[in-house]
Amino acid sequence: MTKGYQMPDGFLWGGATAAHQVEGGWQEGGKGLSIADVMRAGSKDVKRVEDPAVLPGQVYPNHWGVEFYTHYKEDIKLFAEMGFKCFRLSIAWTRIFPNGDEATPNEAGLAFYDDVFDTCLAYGIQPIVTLSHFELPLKLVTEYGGFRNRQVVDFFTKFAEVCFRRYHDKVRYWMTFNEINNQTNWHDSHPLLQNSGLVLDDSDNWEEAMFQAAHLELVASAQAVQIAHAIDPNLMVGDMIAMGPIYPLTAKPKDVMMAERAMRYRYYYGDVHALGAYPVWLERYWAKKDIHVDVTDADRAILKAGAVDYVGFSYYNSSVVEFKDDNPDMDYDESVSTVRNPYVPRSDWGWQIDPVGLRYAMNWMQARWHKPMFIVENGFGAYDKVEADGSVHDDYRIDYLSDHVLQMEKAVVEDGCDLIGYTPWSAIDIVSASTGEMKKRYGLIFVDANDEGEGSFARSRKDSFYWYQKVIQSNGEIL
Ligand code: P53
Repeated sequence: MTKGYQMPDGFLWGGATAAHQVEGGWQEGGKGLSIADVMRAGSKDVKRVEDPAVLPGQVYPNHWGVEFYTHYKEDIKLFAEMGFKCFRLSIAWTRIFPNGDEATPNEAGLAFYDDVFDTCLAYGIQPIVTLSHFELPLKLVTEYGGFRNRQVVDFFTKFAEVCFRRYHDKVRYWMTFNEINNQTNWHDSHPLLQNSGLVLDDSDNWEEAMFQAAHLELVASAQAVQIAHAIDPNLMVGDMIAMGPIYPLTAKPKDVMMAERAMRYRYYYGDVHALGAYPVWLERYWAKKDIHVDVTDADRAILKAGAVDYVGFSYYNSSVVEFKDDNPDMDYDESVSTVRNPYVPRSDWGWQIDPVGLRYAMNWMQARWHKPMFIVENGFGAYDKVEADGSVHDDYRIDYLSDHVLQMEKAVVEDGCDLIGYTPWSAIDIVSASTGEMKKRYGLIFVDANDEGEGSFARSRKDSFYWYQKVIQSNGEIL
């Protein structure tokens, strides 16, 4: 048992999920197809394939998730048993606007989330809602080209407005785009599709396409912030950044400068979200690389007036860069600039484990963005083994979470970082976003289902469930 620190009163302990990874019910209640519904299962070594439509004979694990759609009452009861003060989930856009471009929302979808939120509130659990978590309506991809198209901005802000109006009495904390910066540096289309609905071909300049789509998302997000405040000034709308500090491999000044440039390239989204304007270096970088992003004066005014209320972020790992002679301009390219950190261990999926990096990152963000923060994801994907008596002894997950929570507490109590809450990933087992696997488990609650969707879908408490219950009971003191 580790001794932690008591967190401030009202600190929001909870857990997180996303609609496409837990709900299932992919055709229930009038739901339309999202990009997650056409993503096949992959693995650590096999990339997920995105189909243009649901094809016969293929396996699409997001079609069932962990059947939260039919189990949510039981699941929220278990969250309450752990002592959750809040529960982060996303609204599946395709339950509200099945194709994304309808004139009016789908009442059955709206009613579903009313009931989910009411169930939470009856236990004193605040819902924390992400609007877009890798689940764009498929039609906005196939017929509109995703976030390269300004019409998609209008579809998003309409969706956001419908949600704010309907749920503002039930939901105070919102986030616009999950891990908006996860598409930063990927040459393959997968994260670009997941985040922005982009399907690229060889004629596209992927970097220009990424910056353009991200720009329109930043504009859409800033508009959503303004819409929310006009509906209810009490609403808090945050961004959601995938945060992992990027360290220099050595103290060589060029390695240090390389790391600084990598950080600014990967986190400029946070600058725009929090500070309401593009950093100067980025517009110079675009000019140098002949990248053309359509940024209008009207867009700039929207960005300025729509700064986020808080910074939501995920934290899983850190990374390391090294200066290389063949890159004298020190441009950051994740696939070639990053090297392995010799000082930290890695998970079975190769993710570097670095709890101190969480404290470092929180201090970095606080000094740069001057906003309250919310850790909305942090967790450990691992193989779990169910014992004969049904228990799951996931001490590796407890170790990971306990080490990270301790660093989080130091950042708050010793360093003075302003933190609203902590929702580990994940409240319950989910279908992994990058691999589509069930066996890469994150949950505090076990779900009896395998990668093929076979199993009873029965829920059971892992050891980490009981561990987290004590953490919450002691307000962070017992880790
Ligand atoms: P999975 C990549 C890198 C870091 C976080 O990830 C990521 C991703 C995208 O897969 O995603 C977030 O399931 C995301 C969750 C996701 C979780 O991290 O790939 O917001 O939806 O499940 C863990 O192992």
